[in-house]
Amino acid sequence: MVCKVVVDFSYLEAKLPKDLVNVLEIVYTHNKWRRYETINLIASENVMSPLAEMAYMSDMMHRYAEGKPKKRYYQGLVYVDEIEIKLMDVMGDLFNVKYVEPRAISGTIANATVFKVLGEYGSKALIAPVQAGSHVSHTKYGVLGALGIEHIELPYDAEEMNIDVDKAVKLIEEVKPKFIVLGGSVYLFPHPVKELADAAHSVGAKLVYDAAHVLGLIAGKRWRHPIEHGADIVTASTHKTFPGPQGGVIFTNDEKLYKAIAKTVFPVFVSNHHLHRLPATLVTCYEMKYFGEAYADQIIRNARAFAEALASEGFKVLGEHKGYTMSHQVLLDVSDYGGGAKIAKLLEEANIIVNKNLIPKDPPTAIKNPSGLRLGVQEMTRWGMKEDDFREVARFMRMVVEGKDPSEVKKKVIEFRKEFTKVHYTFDVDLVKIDSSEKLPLLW
Ligand code: DSN
Repeated sequence: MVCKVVVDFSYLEAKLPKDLVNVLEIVYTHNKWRRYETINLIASENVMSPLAEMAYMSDMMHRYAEGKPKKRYYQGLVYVDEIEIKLMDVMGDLFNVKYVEPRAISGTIANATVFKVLGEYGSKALIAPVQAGSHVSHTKYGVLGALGIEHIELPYDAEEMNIDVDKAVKLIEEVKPKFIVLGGSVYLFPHPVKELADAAHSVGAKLVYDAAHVLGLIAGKRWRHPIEHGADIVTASTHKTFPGPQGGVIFTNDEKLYKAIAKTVFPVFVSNHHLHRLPATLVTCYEMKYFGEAYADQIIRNARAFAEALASEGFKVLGEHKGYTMSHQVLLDVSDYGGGAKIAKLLEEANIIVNKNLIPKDPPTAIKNPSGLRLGVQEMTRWGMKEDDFREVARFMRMVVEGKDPSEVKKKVIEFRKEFTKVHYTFDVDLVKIDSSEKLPLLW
C-alpha cells in the first residue's frame, strides 16, 4: 500500500464548510505526525497492517449483533456470523485453547466479565501488586472495586522485580480467595503462573491471567503460555504486541467457565460488540500464524538491545541483573533528570512518544510525576526497526535528556523515521495504488 498521500485541502475547502475541513485537517495532521514522523514507544499500542485496516473499514461498523452467532436478536448478520465463528476457530488454533470469547470490546471489559463470573460483592481476590504491573481494572480503583470485590495485593520481591512466590503461596492458603489475577501492564519478567496456579487450585480458587501486553509474544511462542502453565482464564486486548484493532478477548479450556463468560459478556457488559473489529482481528490472527514467531523474536531482540544501548548512553535501566527484560518493555528511572513527567514531555517535543510510569521505588501517590518511563518496542519493530535502529533511538533520547534543543532532535527523528514507513510481518501486497496526481482526499 502506498502510505503517504498528498491531501488537497484547497479542493476540500471549495466543496465543504470550513469547520468541517478543519476536522479533516486535524485528523490528517495527527495521522501524519503519529504514523510517519514520530518514534512511538507507548508499550500498549501498535498499528494494524493495511490488510487488516481494509478488513476493518467495512459496513460491519454500522451494524448491531447482540447475542451469539446464529442466535442473534437482529437480522442481517449472515456474514458477521461467518466471520465471528471463523475468528473463534482460528484464534483457538493460534492460541491452542478450546474456547474463545471475542465479544469483549476491550481488555477492561474482558476483566470485568471474568471478575463478575468468578466473584461477587464481598468476595476476595488476590491481585499482582502495582509494582509488578497490575492494570487499573484489576484494582479497587477499577472494575474489581466497582463489583465490590475485595482487592488484596500479593507480596512483591523487589530483588526479583516480581511476585514473592513463597509469601504469595502462604497468603493464598490463608485468605482462600475466589480468584487470583496475574499479568498486567508494566512488567519485564513473566509472573509465576505455575506456582500460584497450583496454590490457587489447592484452595478452590481460579487463576486469571491478563495477557493484554504479551498476547503477540504468546502467539509468537516467546512468552510462557498462561493456560499451559495452569491459568484457568486468559483475558487480553488485541492491539498491543498482538497488532490487531482495539478490542478484547477471553480464552479458557473450561466449558463451564466459558458458558458463564458468554452469558455475562452479553447482556451484562456489552450489547453490540463493534463488529468491524472482528474481520480485522481475524486478518491479524492469520498474520500472526505466518509471521508471529519472527515478529515476536525481533521484539525480544530489540527490547534487549534497546535496554543495553540506553544503559550505555547513561540511563538507569531497570532489571540489569536479570538481563533487563524478557518482554517488549524497557523501564527507565529518570529521576536524576527531573522525573518521568518532565522527560516524557521533552521527548514528545523531539517526536519520541513515551509514557511516564510508576516504577517499584515510587509510592502510588507519585502517579503525576513518577520516577519512571515505560518504553515498548513492539510498534517500531512492526515498522521494521532492528537492533541498530534502537541504538540510534537511545542516542536521540540521550541528546534530549542532556539538554540538546528538542526541536533539533525532532528534525533528526523525522529524517530517521523516513526509513520506516512500511508495516512488516504481514503479506506483501499492494492494496491501493494511488497516483498522487489524482489528489484523493484520503487521510492516511
Ligand atoms: N492503559 C493501557 C496501558 O498503557 O498499558 C492498558 O489498558
